[in-house]
Amino acid sequence: MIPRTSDSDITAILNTFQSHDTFYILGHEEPDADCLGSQRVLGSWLSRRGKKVHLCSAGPWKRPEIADWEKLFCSRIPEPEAGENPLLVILDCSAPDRTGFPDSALPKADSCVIDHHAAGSDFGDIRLVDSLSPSTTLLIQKLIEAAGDEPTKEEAEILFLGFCTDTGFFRHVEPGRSEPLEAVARLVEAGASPSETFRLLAGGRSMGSRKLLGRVLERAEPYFGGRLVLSWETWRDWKELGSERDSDILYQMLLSISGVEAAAVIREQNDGTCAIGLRSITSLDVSDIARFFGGGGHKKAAGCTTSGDLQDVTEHLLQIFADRLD
Ligand SMILES: [Mn+2]
Repeated sequence: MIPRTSDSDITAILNTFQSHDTFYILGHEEPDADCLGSQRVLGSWLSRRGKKVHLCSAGPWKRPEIADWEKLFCSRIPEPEAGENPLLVILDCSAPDRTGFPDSALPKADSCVIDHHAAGSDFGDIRLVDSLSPSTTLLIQKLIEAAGDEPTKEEAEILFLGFCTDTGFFRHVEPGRSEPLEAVARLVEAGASPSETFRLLAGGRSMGSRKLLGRVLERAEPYFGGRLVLSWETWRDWKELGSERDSDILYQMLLSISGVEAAAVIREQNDGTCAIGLRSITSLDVSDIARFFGGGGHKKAAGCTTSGDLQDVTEHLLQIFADRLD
């Protein structure tokens, strides 16, 4: 069954928020603007309602568009004080270990999960999970609006940035439902700027990151009659170019090759593991492939980490793709 939110889920969450006074708001490790933006806006709105809020992120902080936000987050979860009635809120995470914090670091408290991933485990005492929501920020906006409030200008800007991050600036918005677009129109009305948000998401890159993109594109090879394109990078590339590459533009270029249905990029790391990034532009479900390696994600964008060197992992991945594309 596809997890969808209902009005009763939203009411249940708002009631839960009302009955707590202190909020520990967590997102996923290697955070993006959807996760952090959801944390920030939920925190800001709860503070406006007189609640005490701790924003926590395990990092690492890799993306330039959110680099300025690190100072707003604790890298360790503070201990709840005596007499507090805390609620642990986990945003944009499909499984509890995605927070990047060990179980022992989490406060002993009721937990609330708000997420939009299709796959994942059924954790948390109370859940608001909608796999048809293009972003978690949209679910936060829904909560604020359902409570009869409106996002401030700053909250609207952040919510809009989160939506644009997870939709690749509207490129992944599915047909048939105008509700998400109506919701983001209200954010623009409240002061969010599409042109500034695009500049923030597309800019701020280093020369090394562009060279790394060139290197990965150069290594790309077609498989299964060109239906899959696969490339790779190593930690030595990263060391040499001193740079993070942004995934979005890389996958955009790989998937724009005529006849390509899916793209895979394997990153060999310096600890005997490889990280695999997967994207699809057809009905091929790459989250299903990521799950073979213990990962997850969305149907069209998924990832995982697995042990083995570049060659072993490539062979294993191609075998799994062969069942679907051969
Ligand atoms: Mn998200």
